[in-house]
Amino acid sequence: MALELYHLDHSTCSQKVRICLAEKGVEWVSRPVDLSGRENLSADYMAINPNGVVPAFVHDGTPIIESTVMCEYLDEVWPDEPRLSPDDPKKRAEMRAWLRFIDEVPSMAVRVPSFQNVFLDRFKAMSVEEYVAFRESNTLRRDFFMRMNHTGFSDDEYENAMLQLRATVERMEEALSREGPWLVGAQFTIADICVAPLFERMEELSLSYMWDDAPAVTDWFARIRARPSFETAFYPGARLGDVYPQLREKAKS
Ligand SMILES: N[C@@H](CCC(=O)N[C@@H](CS)C(=O)NCC(=O)O)C(=O)O
Repeated sequence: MALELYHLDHSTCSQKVRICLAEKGVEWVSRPVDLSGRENLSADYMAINPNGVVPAFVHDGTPIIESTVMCEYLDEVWPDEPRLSPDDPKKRAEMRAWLRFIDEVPSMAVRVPSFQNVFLDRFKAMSVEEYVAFRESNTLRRDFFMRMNHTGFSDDEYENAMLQLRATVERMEEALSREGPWLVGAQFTIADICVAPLFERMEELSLSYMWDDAPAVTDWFARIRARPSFETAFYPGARLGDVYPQLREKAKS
């Protein structure tokens, strides 16, 4: 049975797994999950991913969840070239430290401008009671939806997210200019894959000024975008601006 990928076109976590699938040349069957229809919280989907988030895949009957873990799984189960994890344990540890940082810091931070500037309208359209019911139905995301509230994040929350994104750019600039051309040196790894969709998202949110003064990051992003896997993962309809065209209008004005 082919690998079944449960995902959403424009979700950054889904994009990173699709880049990895394309790099490894793994065939997959698409199982779209409708977040606005709350399919991610359905009993059927929660049986696959009890966290109620995308992505997940089912391989030979076994669900594999957590986008970073999914990428590591792909590299282990399809060990042929390109190898996406270093063999040297020290370099592998360096890659894993990046993966932890990417999951904990910029992946969380980028949600704030994404929701504030794009997804919030969907929630503003709800009555207060509807919003509270929505928030309370999702224990694992309750805290996030409390902070966002019906009306958007506080200035402090927004600023904190911006500082974390900028700190990510700075940390990457330092690593890439010290060694490069990839985050852990000569080898292109899962760390590059996991952070790339966040840069695509930041650019769509008009935040690319954050790396105007970071030439190594600018070159890294151009290099990763030029890989065929990037285009495969970002098929037409897979960018935020494809789903929310008003974003592109706003960026132009
Ligand atoms: N740590 C998880 C995070 C996944 C995640 O947050 N996915 C988002 C889309 S990018 C989601 O499904 N959100 C559900 C919601 O907004 O209710 C992973 O890396 O797989």
